[in-house]
Amino acid sequence: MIPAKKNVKALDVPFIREVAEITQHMWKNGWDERNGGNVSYLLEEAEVAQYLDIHHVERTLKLAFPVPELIGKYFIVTGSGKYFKNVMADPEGNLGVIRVDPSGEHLEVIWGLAHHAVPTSELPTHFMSHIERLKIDPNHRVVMHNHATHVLAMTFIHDLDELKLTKILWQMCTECIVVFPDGVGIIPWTVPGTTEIGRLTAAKMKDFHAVIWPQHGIFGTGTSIDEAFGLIETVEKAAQIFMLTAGHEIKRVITDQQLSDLAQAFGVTPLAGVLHLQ
Ligand code: 2HA
Ligand code: ZN
Repeated sequence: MIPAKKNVKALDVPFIREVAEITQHMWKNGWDERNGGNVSYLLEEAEVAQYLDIHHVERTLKLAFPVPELIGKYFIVTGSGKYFKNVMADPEGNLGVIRVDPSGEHLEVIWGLAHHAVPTSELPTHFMSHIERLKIDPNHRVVMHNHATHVLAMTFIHDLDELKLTKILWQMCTECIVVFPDGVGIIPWTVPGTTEIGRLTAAKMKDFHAVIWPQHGIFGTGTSIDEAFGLIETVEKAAQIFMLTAGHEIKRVITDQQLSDLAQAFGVTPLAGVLHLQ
C-alpha cells in the first residue's frame, strides 16, 4: 500500500516501476540468478513526496557505519536476499524507499521492505560509491550491481590489469570507447557484503563509472537507471565478443589509431595510458 495516495499502485510510481523493470531485464539477461544483484537509486525528496508519505517512518535500521555525507537523502533499494525475478510481482516485498536520518547513523524505511526485509547486503559498497560519484558529478544517481555472465567469465582468463582490460574491451566493439572512455576499474577478489569491498570499490569510483569484481560481477553507475544499465550492457557485450573470439585466430583488430579517431569524433577523452599512437 502506498501511504500517501491509497489509490496509487506501487508500479504506478515512476521510480518504483523503473527499478522493477530494470531488475526484470537483468534477470532475463541471466545476470541475476537467485538473489544475485542489487540496485540503489538516489531520489529527490520532491519526487518521493509526490507519491509517498515522507513523514511516515515504518521502521528505523541501524547502519553498520555512519554516512554523514548522505544525511536526508532518499534511495530506492533492492532488498537483501531478494530475487530480481520476483520484483515485478511484489515490489513492496522486494524493494524499499529509505532515507538516511539526521544523525547519519540510521536508515528510515519510508515504504516497502515488507515483512522485515532489509536493504541489500551490498549497501556499504552502494553508499560509499554514491558518496564518491556525487563528489565528481552532482547529477549522479544510480549504483547497480549484477553478475553479468561474460564479464565474470572473462575475469578467469584475462589479465586483471585495468589498462589491459580496458583496452581489450574497447577493441571488442567500435562504440565501447565512446560509452566508457574512462575505462573499467578492477579490485582484487574480496569477500562480498563487507565494508572492505565497499571501500575498495568506492576508491575505484573516483576514477571509473564501472568497477569489476573478479569472479563475481560488475558495478555500474550513472545519472539514470538507463545510463548505469547501458554501461553494464556495453561492457558485457564487449566481454561477450571477447569470449566468443578467445582462442580463435584473430585476423583483424580495431587499431589504436582507430580508437583515437573514435574518441576525437565523439568528443570523449580516453583513459590515459591505454592507447599508444605512432
Ligand atoms: O545481492 O549479488 O554481491 C547479492 C549479491 C551480492
Ligand atoms: Zn553479487
